[in-house]
Amino acid sequence: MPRTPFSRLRAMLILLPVLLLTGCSKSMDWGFPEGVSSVNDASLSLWQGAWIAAGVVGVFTLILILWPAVFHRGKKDGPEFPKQTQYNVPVEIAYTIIPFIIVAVLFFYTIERQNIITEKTDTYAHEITVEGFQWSWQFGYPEAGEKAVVTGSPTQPPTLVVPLGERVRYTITSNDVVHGFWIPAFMIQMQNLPGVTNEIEFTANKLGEFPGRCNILCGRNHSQMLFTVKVVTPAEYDAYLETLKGSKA
Ligand SMILES: [Cu+2]
Repeated sequence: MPRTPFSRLRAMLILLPVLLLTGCSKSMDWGFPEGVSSVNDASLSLWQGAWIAAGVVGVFTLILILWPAVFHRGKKDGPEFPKQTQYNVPVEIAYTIIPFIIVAVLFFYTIERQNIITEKTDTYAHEITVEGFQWSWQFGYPEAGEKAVVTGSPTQPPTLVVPLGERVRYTITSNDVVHGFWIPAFMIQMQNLPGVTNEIEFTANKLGEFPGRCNILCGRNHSQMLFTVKVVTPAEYDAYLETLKGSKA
């Protein structure tokens, strides 16, 4: 049987609920897990709100497109062209002001959350350095001495050990090209720039292991710039710093 547009539409309508149901049964995190890091607390609702706003605009726009296509079709015995309108001042004012309001609201909340995420304090508990290089990472723990560094390689991705519930200041640098320090579950991304020192402070709020990646295309083996973030209890973190002192210093 030849495939008609109708049979294709029917297949899509049957598949749609299946896709929606499997999407929901896996987890109800709505995009990102909640409460994993202090950054999630600030950005998750902004991320969700931006998608809801985009959805509302999308549905409204779709209605505006489909409405005339369905209800104002050309009639067989009607005129060749519909009534031609050169301009409509109220409509033009509306579609200038409405997008401006949408952008202004998104801008306001983005700046508000960005100020929370990038805030630097004097009360952080630990310091960790994050250096990107082609093509892996070097994590340093200055509290355990200058030589307390963990260096990865494409074949042996390093582990970034961080303490649970304690604020850490990360110093982010690069020794060659631009890299992107990215922990998806933590909703954190900050670039490693050659010649520039970036800093970000955050708290990891959930025990466990989380994947980390480089998200700036930085060369041939960019895709192998992987690392693991391991969140441990503060006591385990102190013990880890001790092992770094013992083996490297
Ligand atoms: Cu990279």
